[in-house]
Amino acid sequence: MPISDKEIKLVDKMLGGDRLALARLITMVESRHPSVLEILKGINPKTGRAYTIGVTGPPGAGKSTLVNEVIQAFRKKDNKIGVIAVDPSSPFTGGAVLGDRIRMQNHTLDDNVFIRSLGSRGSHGGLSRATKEIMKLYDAFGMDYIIIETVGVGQTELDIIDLADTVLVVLVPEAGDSVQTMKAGLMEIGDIFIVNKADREGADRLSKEIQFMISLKPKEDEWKIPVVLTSAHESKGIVEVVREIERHKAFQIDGDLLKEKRVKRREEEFFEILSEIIERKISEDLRSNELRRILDLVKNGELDPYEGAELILSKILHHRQGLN
Ligand SMILES: Nc1nc2c(ncn2[C@@H]2O[C@H](COP(=O)(O)OP(=O)(O)OP(=O)(O)O)[C@@H](O)[C@H]2O)c(=O)[nH]1
Ligand SMILES: [Mg+2]
Repeated sequence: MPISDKEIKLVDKMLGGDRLALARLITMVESRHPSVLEILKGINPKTGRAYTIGVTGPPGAGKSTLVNEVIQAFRKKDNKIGVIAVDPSSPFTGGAVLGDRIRMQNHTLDDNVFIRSLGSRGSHGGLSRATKEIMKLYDAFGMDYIIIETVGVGQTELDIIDLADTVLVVLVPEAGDSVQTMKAGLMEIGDIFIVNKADREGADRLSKEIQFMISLKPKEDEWKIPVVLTSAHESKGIVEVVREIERHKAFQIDGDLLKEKRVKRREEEFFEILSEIIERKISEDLRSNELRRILDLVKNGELDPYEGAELILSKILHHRQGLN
């Protein structure tokens, strides 16, 4: 669908720093407005600058509290920050889920911090796609850092490792089998480990345990995975966390690792866009009479779905060739 004048104006406003325009574009992305692809195409030249940090860990580990502190530390360095709090279990979407709203409220009056929550029911077309697209909007808006907070409970719809340049895994000194299994999965993906609630008993033990698990990992590169102790609700250890994030960023830039990640992401993005365009083209053409006829034959069982699909594809390709 071609982009309307109203939408072009909205994009221009967003690129000019208008927060309300940004909020409205995010809502359009979440609800899969028909012009989403065109909007994203329009902002694409302005993207590619932002650095993405994923924050994951068990429920209640203190991720939001920590993110709140990290935002403050980045703000002191005059960075612009966008946050996406992804909660697959929450039906809510929009401004912020209640808990996060309370914990991150110090920033709501700050023009250089933008926080958005994403629940699964609010995001048409999947959490992963919505997150990626909101990241694009943040990037074009001029965010220096994008922080994605998500609960790490095994396999989720959203693979933080595919989206983030640096993954922070937040753990807490608590026993329990479920935490043990969760830890195993989380061990794979962390670039930096945080032992939060270090004010509690068992933090040193957990830290040693993580160090040991790290030492068992096959080394993929020269990055030495750090373990940082924090007490987020008392702002302790935050300086160290930020230092490690910056160190990991510099490490990846120096070794061209960041460039490699971006190449891979651009490839994935390209195929996603390609299939979306093809899907859209087919559903548009299915509204036309000729293709509807094939669909009806399939529906009535007169044509098998495999042949029907091939026929439709060949007709679309044929039609395309005829145009050139
Ligand atoms: N004792 C202690 N409590 C903390 C610390 N950091 C956070 N908390 C508390 O832990 C609770 C959960 O914190 P959140 O920041 O909401 O945790 P979360 O990981 O974002 O939680 P979900 O998003 O619901 O998974 C809150 O009551 C915090 O005040 C800490 O360092 N020490
Ligand atoms: Mg949270």
